[in-house]
Amino acid sequence: MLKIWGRISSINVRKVVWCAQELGLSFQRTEAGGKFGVVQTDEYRQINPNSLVPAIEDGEGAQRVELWESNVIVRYLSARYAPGGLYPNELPARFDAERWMDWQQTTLNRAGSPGFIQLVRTPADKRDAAVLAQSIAATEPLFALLDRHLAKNEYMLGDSFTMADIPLGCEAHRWFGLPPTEYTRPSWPNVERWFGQLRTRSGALGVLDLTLE
Ligand SMILES: N[C@@H](CCC(=O)N[C@@H](CS)C(=O)NCC(=O)O)C(=O)O
Repeated sequence: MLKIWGRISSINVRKVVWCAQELGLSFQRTEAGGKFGVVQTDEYRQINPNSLVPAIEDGEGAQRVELWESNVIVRYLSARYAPGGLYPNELPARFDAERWMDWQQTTLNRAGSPGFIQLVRTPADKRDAAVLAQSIAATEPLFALLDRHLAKNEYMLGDSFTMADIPLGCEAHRWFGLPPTEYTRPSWPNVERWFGQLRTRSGALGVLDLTLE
């Protein structure tokens, strides 16, 4: 059975859990990271030498994998369990998905993480207003870009839900979950429509409905 390591309060773990649920896989999730520790143990470092979550163990014998890096895990699960579905078979579609996934990891996440940490994980009296302002200034144009893309596409790749929607949906969940008393989000109607659709998927239950912590 698929084994997922990581606390659900991590955006990167949420991607993997959502993907596994989307694929209808049975899995066992073990709490690790943050207050749960575990990641510094020798056993865990054998699986992920970075001492970060998520990580997975899957398959048997020659097909067994131990993987880390959330987007790689989403790609792997999609390729293994839904080729031609979540994982597009045709190269143009596949690499369209790949580039949006890389954009999430290298651009959108990098821009938004400091703002999330300030508003959700930092007590009000310890916040750095400049860090927050910089994160908001970097993130809002990226969501505006996403909004223009989703004006022409129902999902990230057009008509159908694919692996690319998972990391980006998790990123939208995190930004949309910022406390409205602290941050007024601009209106991005196409992102909101897409995110609303993602939230109705049974695979996203327990992921896109979570309160941030
Ligand atoms: N690029 C990695 C980043 C992994 C990462 O930074 N994970 C964070 C949680 S989101 C972590 O493990 N933090 C330490 C901890 O939870 O103990 C991925 O996408 O999997």
